[in-house]
Amino acid sequence: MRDRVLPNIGEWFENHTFPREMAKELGDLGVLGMHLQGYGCAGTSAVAYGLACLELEAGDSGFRSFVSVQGSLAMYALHAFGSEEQKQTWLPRMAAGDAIGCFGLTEWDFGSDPAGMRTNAKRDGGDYVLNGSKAWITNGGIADVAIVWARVDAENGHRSGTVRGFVVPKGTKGFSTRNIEKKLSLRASITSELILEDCRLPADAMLPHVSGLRGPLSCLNEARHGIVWGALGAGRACYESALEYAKTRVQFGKPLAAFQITQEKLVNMMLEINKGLLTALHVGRLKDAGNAHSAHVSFGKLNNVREALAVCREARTILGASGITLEYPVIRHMNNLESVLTYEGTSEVHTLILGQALTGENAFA
Ligand code: TGC
Ligand code: FAD
Repeated sequence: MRDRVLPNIGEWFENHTFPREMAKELGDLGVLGMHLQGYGCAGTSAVAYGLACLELEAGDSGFRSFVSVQGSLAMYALHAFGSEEQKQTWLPRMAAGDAIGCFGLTEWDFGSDPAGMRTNAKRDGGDYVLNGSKAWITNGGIADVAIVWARVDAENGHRSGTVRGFVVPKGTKGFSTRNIEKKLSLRASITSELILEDCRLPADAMLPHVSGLRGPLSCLNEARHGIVWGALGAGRACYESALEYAKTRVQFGKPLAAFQITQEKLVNMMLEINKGLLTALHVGRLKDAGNAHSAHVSFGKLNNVREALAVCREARTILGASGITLEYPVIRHMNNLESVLTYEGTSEVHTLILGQALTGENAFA
């Protein structure tokens, strides 16, 4: 990240672009599908994967996002629920960074409540015909393959039909994408709409080994775990930038670092980053031991993203006016974390997941 990303990230962010050629470099590093076994994947522990997410996001959330979506969403879905043929076709190329994946769950009208999705797949002889659209899809416009979640056998009624996953290769007739422009957050990441118009797929394009919302939600557990670590990378980068700035910027005849209020800000930032790291390490170890419940992951996602964002905002104040430019990493990370707070379950959704775990009461609907 230090050698290949930090020198260019300001420009990529400003130009609203993700450098596609970096996919291959990330593949060579071994971070794509890093915690998966076989099929060219590195097969590391969850903790090692988390540490990689931390360093990726210390560069930019766009890079951690790319790796999350590739490895924890698209590749994980294929790995956990795909046929042997689907795995052989896609996983080695995706691990190498030769093929890019995306994961389409959210729709314009169904974000926090994916169970309402309207995208549907109708059986027609030996095929399925997909209609609908997916919104806010990371990597959508640059993906070689999309994992699309759709309702099968849907009657006319709202929320009828079982949710199934489909493997949709780029170039399939009836499948197109449209990038979402003018984002002020995660600008070094492609976010797109996926459009399915009478998109005909052979029956073996369906992921055979899962049905129901449990499929996509299991993938989210993996990606959310990466975010538990990753967000702290963004926070750490802002803390380091603020510490360095405070030591050199002089006002009233002494460095900002010599004022008690600045020291309190820096100490509180350091405390939250380290408390968050201990949480991440604990959740990662639970995962490696096979004992992580999805509520543990929600605990980490809610706390660590919220606190990392607070650290970035505090760092921004220490940099004064300099804090609002791309000359320093702070406002870029701060703006990125606004997306991270929302995607993979908003802070409100994770609050309600934990509220339900504590009280036994479902307060979603
Ligand atoms: P509910 O009735 O509770 O459950 C339906 C079925 O799913 C199972 N389940 C889970 N399985 C695995 N992991 C989890 N975390 C699970 N949560 C629930 C559940 O057991 C049940 O299974 P079954 O077999 O009994 O049917 O579902 P609900 O409709 O009430 O929804 C629950 C809720 C609100 C928590 C869920 O919908 C949710 O998490 N909503 C947030 C949506 C979200 O996070 N979307 C993210 C989209 S992907 C993305 O943002 C990528 S950004 C990536 C990047 O760029 O880094
Ligand atoms: P809504 O669900 O409309 O929520 C709006 C507000 O209402 C939020 O504050 C929410 O917490 C609150 N709210 C909703 N329901 C309740 C409730 N019951 N109680 C209290 N408050 C509630 N999705 C994918 O499928 N794949 C991707 O790759 C992907 N990448 C993304 C990349 C970016 C940059 C962004 C911004 C989003 C991405 N998403 C992706 C979509 C993301 O998962 C959704 O934005 C997220 O799930 C929230 O949905 P929404 O934006 O529709 O907000």
